[in-house]
Amino acid sequence: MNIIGKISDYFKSKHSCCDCGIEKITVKGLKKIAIVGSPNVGKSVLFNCLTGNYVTVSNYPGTTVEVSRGKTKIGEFEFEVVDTPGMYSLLPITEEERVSRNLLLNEKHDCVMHVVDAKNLERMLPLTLQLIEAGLPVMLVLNIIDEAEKACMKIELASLEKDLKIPVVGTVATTGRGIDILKGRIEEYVR
Ligand SMILES: Nc1nc2c(ncn2[C@@H]2O[C@H](COP(=O)(O)OP(=O)(O)OP(=O)(O)O)[C@@H](O)[C@H]2O)c(=O)[nH]1
Ligand SMILES: [Mg+2]
Repeated sequence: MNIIGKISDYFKSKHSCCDCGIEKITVKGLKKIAIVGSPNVGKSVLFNCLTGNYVTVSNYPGTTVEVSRGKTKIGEFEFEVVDTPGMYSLLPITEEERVSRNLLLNEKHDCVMHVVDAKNLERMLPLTLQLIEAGLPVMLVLNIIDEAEKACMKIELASLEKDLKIPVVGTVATTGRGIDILKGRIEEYVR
């Protein structure tokens, strides 16, 4: 079995318990969104777009890595949104990556938003595939579309969506472009 298969099995076996002493958080009625992706792709700006002022920042247990959690309402659903530290792969090298992976392992999310820099799509898609293969409910967010457009890059969201078989949305988190569409797709996705 390859490494992705192993991670996938590990995730499946973790649905009802965990071995790191952190209890899985399951607040009735509150759905959960995780924002993941490489450093510097706009995860935190996107997190702020979604959550506004309802935010708490704390160290992930046993580490000095900060994790922000906030709440938002989209349509009829209430969500807890977690902004994870930058990660390049599900196989962690840095403490930040380990925290992000543990967050994904130990908490069950209704939607895992993989945020990528639209200009560097090819470099970032391998993590999308890892997340999909790990059995997570992935949605791909192509952020920084404004700079991709300035560089005359044309990205076919619909064909990417067809190939990956997951929702794909384009955003400019700094101006709020695409955020309403993103919210609509999240609502559709968790319904
Ligand atoms: N042009 C442009 N800049 C953006 C966009 N989204 C975010 N940025 C900028 O990108 C930089 C990084 O944004 P962050 O939200 O801090 O990135 P991050 O993914 O949270 O980074 P880490 O926390 O280090 O993993 C900031 O300077 C943002 O202003 C966008 O859609 N367009
Ligand atoms: Mg950040």
